[in-house]
Amino acid sequence: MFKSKVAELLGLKYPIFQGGMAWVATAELAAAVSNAGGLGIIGSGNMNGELLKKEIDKARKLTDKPFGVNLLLLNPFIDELVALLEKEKVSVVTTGAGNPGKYVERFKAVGTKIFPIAPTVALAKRLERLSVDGIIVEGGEAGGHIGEINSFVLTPLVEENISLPVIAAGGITDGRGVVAAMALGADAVQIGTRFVVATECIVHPNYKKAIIDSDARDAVVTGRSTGHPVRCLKNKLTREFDRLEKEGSSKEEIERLGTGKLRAAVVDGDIGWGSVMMGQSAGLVKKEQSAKEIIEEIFSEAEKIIYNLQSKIVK
Ligand code: TUI
Repeated sequence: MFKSKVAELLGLKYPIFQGGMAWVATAELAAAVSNAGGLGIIGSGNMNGELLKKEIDKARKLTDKPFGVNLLLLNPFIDELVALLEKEKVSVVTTGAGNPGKYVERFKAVGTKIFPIAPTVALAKRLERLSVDGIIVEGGEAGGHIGEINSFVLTPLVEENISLPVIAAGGITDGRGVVAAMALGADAVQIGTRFVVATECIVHPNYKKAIIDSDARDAVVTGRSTGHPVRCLKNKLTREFDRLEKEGSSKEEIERLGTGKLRAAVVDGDIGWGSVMMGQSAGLVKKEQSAKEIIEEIFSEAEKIIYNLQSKIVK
């Protein structure tokens, strides 16, 4: 067993959150992770209230354990979703791609724990003042929309600057990553990419195969010039993004190229022209396993590593 403030607060067997990935993290995956003793999270992406309600209802049928919902703060339906979540009172809300400041009190009022995602120390410090329950610190190794600082520096920097629990994300995929994150000051971890290949994850088989077949260098960043850098599989789409950026195309034109491309990858399995979001840890992901197998393997590895590390000290 691992001592963790966050796991204790939320009643989790293991101190692990599953990333709330848009299109990817449906009720099926979230429920499987929660049933296995982690925190499953539904990724609400650009859903409206009606779609999210359906996912929450489905998750409640599949698990009686706590689970969460990730809110993408860029979602045009965000106000509708916050109002829905006030009624639904899910255990946890995580937020990405912005500052959830104006919503925090409403979640606290209904007992929902809130964990914003921060890619910088400055944002983590601002969020701490809102008295959230912990900060998910996402390093640039992560997949999807990312910040610039990587986990090895970002995690300890945030940990020494705030007193809330830190959940480390970005680049973590196995027991080695979990132990490293703990050494850097994390109380818990969040893992995305490895759960994309979970048996219970509904992404197209081509998407899972792309992750399993890729090495760490295949997960490239595009869109830096637009201020919305995204890490995903290097393919025809990322080459086209690079071309537009080099040509000095407008932000609007570059962002238009991305429209509908995550859905194309997840639903249609278009790994050539789709946005196959994945972290650098894709290079470490080797096979499809159930969420339970993934979690149990990670923490049994972590336990062995911690035990063996003691022998590094020569007395
Ligand atoms: O949100 C993510 N990862 C995502 S969202 C996403 S959907 C999408 N699709 C196409 C284009 C863009 C997004 C795919 N992956 N991770 C959490 C995260 N949050 N990463 C970075 C941030 C972030 C960035 C700026 C959080 C806060 C922030 O604050 C700005 C401010 O208000 O100070």
